[in-house]
Amino acid sequence: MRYSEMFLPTTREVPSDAEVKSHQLMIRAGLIRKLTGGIYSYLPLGYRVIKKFERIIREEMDRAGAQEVFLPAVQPAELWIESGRWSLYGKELLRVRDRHNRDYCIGPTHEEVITSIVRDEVQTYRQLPLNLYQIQTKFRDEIRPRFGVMRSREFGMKDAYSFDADEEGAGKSYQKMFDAYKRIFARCGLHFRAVEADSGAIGGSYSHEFMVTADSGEDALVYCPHCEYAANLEKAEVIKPAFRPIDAMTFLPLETVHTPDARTIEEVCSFLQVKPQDVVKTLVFVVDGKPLAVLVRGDHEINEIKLKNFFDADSIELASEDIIREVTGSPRGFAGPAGIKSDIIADYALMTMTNFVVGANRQDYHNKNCNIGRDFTIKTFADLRFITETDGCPRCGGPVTFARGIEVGHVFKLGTKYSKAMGATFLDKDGANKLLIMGCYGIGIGRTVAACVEQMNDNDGIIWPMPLAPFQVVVTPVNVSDQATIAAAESLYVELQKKGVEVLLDDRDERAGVKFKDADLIGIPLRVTIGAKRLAEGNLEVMLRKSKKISIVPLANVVDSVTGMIEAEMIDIRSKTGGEE
Ligand code: 9G3
Repeated sequence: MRYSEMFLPTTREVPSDAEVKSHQLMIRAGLIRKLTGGIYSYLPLGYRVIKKFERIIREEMDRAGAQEVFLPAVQPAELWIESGRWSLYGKELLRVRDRHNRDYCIGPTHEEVITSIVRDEVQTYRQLPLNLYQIQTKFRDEIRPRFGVMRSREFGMKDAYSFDADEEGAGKSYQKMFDAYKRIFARCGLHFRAVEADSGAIGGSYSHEFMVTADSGEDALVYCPHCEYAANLEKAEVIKPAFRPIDAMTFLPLETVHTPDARTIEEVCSFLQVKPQDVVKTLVFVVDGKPLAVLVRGDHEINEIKLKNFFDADSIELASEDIIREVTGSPRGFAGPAGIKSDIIADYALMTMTNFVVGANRQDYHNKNCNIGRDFTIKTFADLRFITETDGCPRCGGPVTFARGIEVGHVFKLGTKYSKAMGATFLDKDGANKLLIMGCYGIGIGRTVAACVEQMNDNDGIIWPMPLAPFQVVVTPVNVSDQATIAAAESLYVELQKKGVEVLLDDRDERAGVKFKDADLIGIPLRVTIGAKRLAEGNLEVMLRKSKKISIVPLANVVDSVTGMIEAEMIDIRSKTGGEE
């Protein structure tokens, strides 16, 4: 492609609402333009990246045995009424009416549509397993779309749906998609982790999120560099400490001390000159309407998702001041476990604690040398806190790493949630009518491209990994009025294309500095610079964008050198099988 003919409006201007690097760079490099809030257009350079990513997705989905379909974006309300979701979703579901005043939604996802097709067309187990996928526009009317195409209202998604006769089959389908996702993101050259996710409201007992690691990521994740363990921070397990029988002989006498106005851990620690790990916090919650005292060590944070999951509760909230008074007899900040009117549950860390500080259930008083067994009893210990840097990996015990991540994919086991609601059944081997077991699998197309920019950029612009780069090489003749330069540039342009290389020839009559800045900004992995002086010596400069390393290459070798560097990049990326760091 000739730069002078390309619709490629690079700009220095950064929109004020572009809060993250990828949003700024995708606008500045002329990849996208905003149509209105949360709705973006892909310009030619951006769409070349999208198409390359979609190609990788299709290759891996087809390899996994999935079959591509293309479903309508406009969905009749009846299907969503059947599934019970028409009334479940609020303003996020964009609803429209047609000329006959019938209700529709612009599809935010396609469980209902795909299930309605399969229930009509699949009758027996012989037609299973089945995995259908599409790459389709979705619409979710986010209240606050942000970060450009990373969180837009209209967006492209690859969504796949699997149908199986039994749990075992569903597990195989899930694993096939899980492995396909690892290959897809690895082939893009992305650093990512598959994390166990809290499958949240959509039901289904099991899910993993694929996270591209980036400091600006919205999600907090924990992973172990030594084994495959990774999880959302809310979900990351904490190792249960080895049980050490507590020797009551080590108990010191309980001591009630006056601690005026010392409510927080910091205040209590500085007043009593103790460390947070020697203090126990008594937090009163209301779990499904019942008060509950939860004990955690002073330097740990309670994880309410773990608490909620432990009780499989519908509702959980911190108790109000008056409930705290009612349960503990004292105001917030002086609550303790001894003699209170509620059940007590403690985080695992308390299993090995003795002689600790707690609230005395009396305003402005704390107790020192409190001990479990003597001063109060605990019947339940559980994993109730957030993992910390000093905790070991729950799988292999090694040190864990904290990172921020951008969710680019999500795989779910759905079970019979939709097949039951919509009567999607099949006849099994024994002729019995069974519900189909489903799974669903999504990848955000634009979001992954944005996450790639978020992960790979520097002060000069985007650094595309070779597999997603809109062009592999940009040929930059420095002085377009120098005949020898132009002749060399034109012939290199032709020669490289003959070898199947995707080349952008910057034939503009622009100063060299402008050309170099644009080449760095749009992030083409390789740049061949043709300067008159070097050319006179029979050489060209080849620069690798990601390392900025420049090599001087004789004109005669430059085609082989460039194709060799492209191949080397692709091999390097392919060598990272799991793609996980
Ligand atoms: C809605 C709206 C927003 C939604 C949903 C429905 C998220 C909804 C979850 C999923 C699950 C999987 C198939 C591909 C992978 C993800 N936001 N989800 O169901 F009506 Cl407005 O979409 N679907």
